[in-house]
Amino acid sequence: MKENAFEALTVETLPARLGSIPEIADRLGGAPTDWEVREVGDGNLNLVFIVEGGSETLIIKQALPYVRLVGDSWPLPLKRSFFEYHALTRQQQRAPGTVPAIHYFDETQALIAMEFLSPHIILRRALIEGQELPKIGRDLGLFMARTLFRGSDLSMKASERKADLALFSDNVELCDITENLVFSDPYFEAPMNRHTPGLDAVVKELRADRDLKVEAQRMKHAFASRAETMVHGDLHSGSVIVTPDDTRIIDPEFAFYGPMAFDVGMLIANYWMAYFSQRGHEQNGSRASMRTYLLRVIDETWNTFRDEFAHLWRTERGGMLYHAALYEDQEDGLAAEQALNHVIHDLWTDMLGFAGIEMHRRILGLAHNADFEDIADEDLRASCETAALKFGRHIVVNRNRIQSLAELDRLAEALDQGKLS
Ligand code: SR1
Ligand code: MG
Repeated sequence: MKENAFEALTVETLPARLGSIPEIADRLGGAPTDWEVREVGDGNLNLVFIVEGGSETLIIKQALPYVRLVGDSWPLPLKRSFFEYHALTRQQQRAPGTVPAIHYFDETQALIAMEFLSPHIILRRALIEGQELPKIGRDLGLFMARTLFRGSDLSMKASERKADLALFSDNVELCDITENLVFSDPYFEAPMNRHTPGLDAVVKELRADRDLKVEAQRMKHAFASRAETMVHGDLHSGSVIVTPDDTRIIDPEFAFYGPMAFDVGMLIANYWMAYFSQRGHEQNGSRASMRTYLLRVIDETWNTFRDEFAHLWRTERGGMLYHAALYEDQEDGLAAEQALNHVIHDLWTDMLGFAGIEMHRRILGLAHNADFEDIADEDLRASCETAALKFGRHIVVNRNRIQSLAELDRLAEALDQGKLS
């Protein structure tokens, strides 16, 4: 299969085509004709198959040469699979046990065979259902601190980091999606945008908001120019699979060298959107406890990220930045702590900026969230989305003045209860 030109798999062709690859066939076991194959991909870009063999079950993920959500009118290079594979291997090294095991990669076929994790479900789906998962705050806080710290000049040898920076710099088209869909399209009438009809007035207000448009472009400037570390690049609640005991991160095809707080902001934005969507999911009972839970998860995620980052700063800061020769080696540990405070402060403000923009694009742009989309009553959906849009605007524009998550909890509650216009 390796020598052949790319060909998209189907449920029908998969057994014959993958049956001759020992890394896959031996693991699955049994005769390929007996394998059970299901296509389960519901993301915006790729094919995903679950293949059940005689001894094991595997996930086969294959990129398509176009954006699945839109169709072949929007071509997208297959090389994103190469970046996904390399990002997964680095995430596994930097934060062991946080991603599925990778068993096989075929660059020409843009295909990755990986461990099938069961009974894991997509985190976004769990939050919509009202599941209060106990470990996600800590697990994802640790994942982000470890991958973001260890992929940066705080930790890596400069030559290795520069080689990685060069490798990921070719992920141009996926960065281009984020640059346009996330940072620009929500703020003008871009052709692929859509929004719930009841939002017309607030959308008009946001698109005329000079401060917001300036701050959004400042965040885009940071995204495009600050190659600080290898980021996952699309760390929303659809890129995480969970059980109550286990959390795994998937789908890092948007990986590139970008600002350290990008993943943190995107993930926390998705928790805030889950929070603002809860009013739309109360058909079978109150979601008051779920709302409290989500605010606690945000707190745990940020605090775990910050504390683990600080721990790594104190114990693994072997890269070329903030060299110990200037600080600890001269008995001036306080200087290292002072520098750390500055770095964490910048991560906090960047996190807020990226989070607010992610909230806007999921309501105003092309790619929406099931959290809101699953709310059938359009007026109720518009009301939930309005609260989220206003919250997003606040955290983007005021990010340098916001002191704590407690302050944002109060704002979120007031907006959700319609106490602020
Ligand atoms: C055209 S791709 C739209 C979105 O789907 C992906 O998951 C990313 O979030 C991207 O922005
Ligand atoms: Mg994805």
